[in-house]
Amino acid sequence: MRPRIRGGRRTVLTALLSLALAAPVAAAQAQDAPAARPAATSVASTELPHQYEVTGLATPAQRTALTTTGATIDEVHAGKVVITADRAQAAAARQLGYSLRRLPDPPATKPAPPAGTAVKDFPSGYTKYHTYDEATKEIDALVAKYPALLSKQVIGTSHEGRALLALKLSKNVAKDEAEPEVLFTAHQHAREHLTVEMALYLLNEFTSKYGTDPRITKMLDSREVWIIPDLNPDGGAYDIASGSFRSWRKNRQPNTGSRNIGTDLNRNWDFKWGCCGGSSSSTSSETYRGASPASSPEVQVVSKFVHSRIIGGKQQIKAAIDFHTYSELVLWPFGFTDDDTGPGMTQDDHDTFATIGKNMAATNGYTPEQSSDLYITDGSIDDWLWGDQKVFAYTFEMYPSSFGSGGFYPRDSVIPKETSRNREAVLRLLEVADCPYRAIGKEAQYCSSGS
Ligand code: 0X9
Ligand code: CA
Ligand code: ZN
Repeated sequence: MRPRIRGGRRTVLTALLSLALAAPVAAAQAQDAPAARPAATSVASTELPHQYEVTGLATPAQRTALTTTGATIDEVHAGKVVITADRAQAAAARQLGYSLRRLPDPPATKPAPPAGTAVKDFPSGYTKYHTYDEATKEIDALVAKYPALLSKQVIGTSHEGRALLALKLSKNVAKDEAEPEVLFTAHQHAREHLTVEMALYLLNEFTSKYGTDPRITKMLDSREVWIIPDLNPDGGAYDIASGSFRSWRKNRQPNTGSRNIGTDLNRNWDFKWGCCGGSSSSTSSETYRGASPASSPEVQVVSKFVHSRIIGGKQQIKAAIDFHTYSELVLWPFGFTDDDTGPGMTQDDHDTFATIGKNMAATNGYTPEQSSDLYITDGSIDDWLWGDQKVFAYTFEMYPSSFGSGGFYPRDSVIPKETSRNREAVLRLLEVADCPYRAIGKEAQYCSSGS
């Protein structure tokens, strides 16, 4: 149980300005999206949230209680947290008896775009971040350059019709070989743009170093690596479309009977969905869990993809990392319970998670801990991957450690350092993926006749 940090936001302009912009932005979004569905007719409340420092709380239970306001907890420290909240959520937090101090909004803005258009690129200071279209182009170029090593599949589409991609990296990439598989996912949360850069870094690094770097060569010779670089392309586009970062978190799926848009994808996975106070049934919440498990097209598509990796009754994916920002953490399941062990998590399972997690954290300086040490979450991807699929699944909360270093919006100059920072951790997970229990010296017990 370590003090630490986590996800947040900010969001729309002032109420008046946002009312004026809302309709044109929605229309432009639809134009933006390939094969877009009709834009949502109802425009959600467009008040932008802000970050606040909240003092006077110290325990995971207090933090979980704070999330019932609908705010997200972005950073966790010993006696305080940083949250992202809209006006109503901030008021609810004060109602709980805490004092809130408003933090500065994200730095960068472009001038508001002319009515009827959307800003398609990141603002100055952020232009090295990849928009969805830029990322797709870069990926296509890599696939063309390394056809024997890298292949691209469209595994489905987002709510607004953007292609959801899965990239496979392996020697003899066209063949489905009997090799342990490892999955890297990014960008469930719209404002966490650095995670897309993390996925692109891995694609570039693995392709360009294959054949020269012995560890990478060995891994691609003996593993099948899957990278899903963007789970929430609609949210990502919306976050930058006004010229000011909106601190958007959820996807862009409308909710029946409500003007509030979006589901928190990392509360929508079909394991212990909505079980334990770690998500919300209210569409206005930042952690709205959706109408039913996997109700979001994005979670549905990725769940189906993961299921497709069950071959001969065996899930081929052995380990996974889901990239988020921010707080510099290595997290492992479960999130839905405070218990370290219990149904679905033996002592050996837990020890394996913790040993590998600490081992990875020792390479990047992140803080390793069970995710529920922060606060309870239910319906998260790592709980589903482990609880349902027995994949050793981690959540990385990337740079920075706090809002003072940029929060969700660090400048693009940090991209090379903060993506390569996770190279060693990723390699170590790949290297142990053939038998994760080797980390606790129990390969004979768990992996003897081929894991
Ligand atoms: O709340 C989340 O979904 C993650 N934090 S974020 O700031 N990126 O939103 C943390 C999830 C922690 N819980 C699990 N990994 N289960
Ligand atoms: Ca292969
Ligand atoms: Zn996140």
